[in-house]
Amino acid sequence: MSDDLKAALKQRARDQGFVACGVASAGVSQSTSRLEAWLDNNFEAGMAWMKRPDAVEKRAEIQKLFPGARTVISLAFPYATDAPWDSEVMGHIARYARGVDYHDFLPGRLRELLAWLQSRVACSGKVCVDTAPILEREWAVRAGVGWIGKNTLLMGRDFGSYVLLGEIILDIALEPDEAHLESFCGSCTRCLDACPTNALVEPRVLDSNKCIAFHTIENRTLAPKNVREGFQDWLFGCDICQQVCPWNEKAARDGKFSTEVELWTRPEMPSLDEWTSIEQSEFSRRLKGSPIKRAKRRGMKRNAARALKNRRDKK
Ligand code: B12
Ligand code: SF4
Ligand code: SF4
Repeated sequence: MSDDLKAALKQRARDQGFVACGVASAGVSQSTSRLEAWLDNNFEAGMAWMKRPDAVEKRAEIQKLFPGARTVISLAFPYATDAPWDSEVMGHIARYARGVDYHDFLPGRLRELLAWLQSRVACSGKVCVDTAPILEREWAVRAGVGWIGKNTLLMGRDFGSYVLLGEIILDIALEPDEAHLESFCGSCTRCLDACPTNALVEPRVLDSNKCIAFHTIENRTLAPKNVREGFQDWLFGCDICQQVCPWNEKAARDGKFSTEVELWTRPEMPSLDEWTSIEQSEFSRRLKGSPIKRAKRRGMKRNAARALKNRRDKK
């Protein structure tokens, strides 16, 4: 691919709302030992799909996911907006989950980009967003999109960490960008200090057993008592280790948040009190197309009861 076409691809990605786009050569994972150690420690907290041997193999070797893979294009899509959020009334809901489910629209944007590329150069490709067995953050680092912060999130100096990642895997070789091996966390430890459940057991290592995001989204059972007492009033997901990050403060100051407010807000979002008694039909109607449906009505009622209890205990 010529430099001109690569520049045009990056411009096209920007036009589609992506804040970063980088290219890496496909190859074996450079952090398999980190992944293995993480799984050996059971930091996946019983998310069985993370431990499936075929999925581990595919994470370690991208050619097992997409035979013939030669290039990985990594893209970052912003989701934080300036839209007001009254946490007193609403409780806390992770910013990515306040509007539509990104799994429903982001793959489409990547497919458009792939089709655009295929109209210029003969190639086959595969689009991934979140659910494929691929180490999205490693690929983002290797493609020069950003670095992995101490909160484990991929971030950039221009856009912070409130971005979602997606990849286009190609069977043709493109000139790779330089990997982003430098970290700009410096001596900062704000995220480690702020995590109320000490889920960040060391810089860049998260124990899902202690993470509010895991328990309020994925866990169908009850979190251990000492962990759930730290949930504050988080109803779905958790952004604390991002809220405190100076790079997100900078991105907000510089006006780098998403302007697609309609994607990331939902006028009919129930309030904290409403969650406790919401009927199934109303849940389905008001949460249509929302990632919150993953927790199901039962999970959200449980989360709301816990959030209200934590509020009462704090008084
Ligand atoms: C499982 C999962 C979770 C789990 C575990 C999180 C975790 N930290 O692993 C839980 C349910 C807790 C979770 C929570 C959230 N998640 Co999540 N999650 C995933 C998922 C599906 C897999 C992550 C994974 O493989 N974890 C295993 C660990 C070991 O892998 P890892 O953290 O990526 O680390 C590897 C590399 O980073 C590498 N590495 C570390 N340092 C370095 C340095 C260099 C130089 C290199 C090359 C590599 C390297 O080593 C590790 C092992 O290989 C990814 C999507 C995907 N397919 O990647 C989304 C993903 C990570 N989640 C995402 C989001 C948005 C969230 C939440 C913010 C949602 C919320 N607000 O509640 C929280 C954030 C919590 C946090 N601080 O991480 C985004 C993150 C975007 C970003 N900017 O980083 C992703 C990428 C989904 C997406 N497509 O956008 N998530
Ligand atoms: S998402 Fe919340 S609970 Fe999980 S590591 Fe970050 S601050 Fe801690
Ligand atoms: S809060 Fe500080 S240490 Fe944590 S990710 Fe942001 S810059 Fe890095």
